[in-house]
Amino acid sequence: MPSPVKRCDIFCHVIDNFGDVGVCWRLAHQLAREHGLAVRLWVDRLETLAAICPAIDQRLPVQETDGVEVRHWRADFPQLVPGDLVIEGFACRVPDAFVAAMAARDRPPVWINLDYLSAEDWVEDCHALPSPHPSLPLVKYFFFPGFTESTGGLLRERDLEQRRLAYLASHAQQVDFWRWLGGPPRADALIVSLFAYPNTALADLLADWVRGSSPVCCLAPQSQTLPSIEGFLGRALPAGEVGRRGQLEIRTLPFMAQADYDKLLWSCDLNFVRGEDSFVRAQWAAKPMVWHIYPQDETAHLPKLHAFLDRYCGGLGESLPESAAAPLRRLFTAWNGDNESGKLSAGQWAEFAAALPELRRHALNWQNNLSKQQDLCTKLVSFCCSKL
Ligand code: TRH
Repeated sequence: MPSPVKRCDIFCHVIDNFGDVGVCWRLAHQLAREHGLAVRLWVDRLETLAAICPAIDQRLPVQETDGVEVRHWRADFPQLVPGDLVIEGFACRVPDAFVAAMAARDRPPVWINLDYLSAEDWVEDCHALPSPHPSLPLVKYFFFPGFTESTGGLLRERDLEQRRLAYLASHAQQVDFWRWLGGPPRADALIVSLFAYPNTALADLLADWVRGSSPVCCLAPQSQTLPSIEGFLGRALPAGEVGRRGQLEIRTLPFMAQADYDKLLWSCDLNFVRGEDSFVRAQWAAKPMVWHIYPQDETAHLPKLHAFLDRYCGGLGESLPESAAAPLRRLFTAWNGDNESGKLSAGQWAEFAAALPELRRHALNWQNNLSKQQDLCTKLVSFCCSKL
């Protein structure tokens, strides 16, 4: 039977950084490419989308990129017929006139609020709950991404694993990418990518790497950590330059396209990631990671951090041995400032580094177990079909 879901509108209000648009863009082109939907993506800050997708021309109010119609979402919203599926990213407010047009359709669209990712237990109870509109014949559903079958799942393209394995099997692709990264690292170096928010533990970590017993090559895409890196080195480090101290070589990279960022994650032994989307990509990369969670007022983010640690160490059936789980928990906790000093304590990096072989095995098991679940887009489309 042909799917009743043909057209989709996605609304993205960029609050800060790249995660809101990163998730909405990924969702948009996956719905278009893998589910054949005609997708219109409304974004209020095109320059942020252009940073992760360089094909975007931020001057154009309407453009087609990667099979998605991208629209600049401005205050003067045009009158048009809404799609069969309307998604508001992270509770951004869909324009009133558009909501009225949704209610005016013979068969109102399925209206989804795509929420933030959390590993907390309550997500299973709230996923897919309806919220009827107070005055119009419309129902909005809360769609929660998550790590279990009873949630909305995680974004994962159908060919992602195939692309990752092809990259890892291709010497030519890797040489090309490393050329772009400024040349291959030392063969004996631990290769680390670093994407984080401003972080009081960063200087300690860099100092540990400088003094360590083996070399570290740190690749840092442009982010708010740059001032701390430059402060540590005592000099400016523009994108493309290399800083060296002791055992540490640190390279700052220009902010790269989303697809290239995946290659960076695949190329490293350890990835420091943050927020939501890079955090999920690091899990699909099947490499050890350290997560800097998006900090919220009154430390509301900390229960989310620990809920994830519990789930990750539990491993969806294949738990991480305590000898590696304990250093992982300690490093995540310190990296997120959930300790009194807000710093790394002596020996913390060394104990984490010693657990890396075990963490590597676990990252692969975790990715493998997680990929057995249906991806978010597929779940979203089935949910939508069931409501039309
Ligand atoms: O940028 P983030 O911190 O995004 C956010 C926002 O703060 C948002 O408000 C909050 O709600 C959300 O986190 C939880 O981190 P995130 O989610 O990892 O998004 C980064 C995106 O940028 C992701 O799609 C990967 C992409 N990226 C690139 O395309 N190129 C790069 O060089 C890098 C480092 C990242």
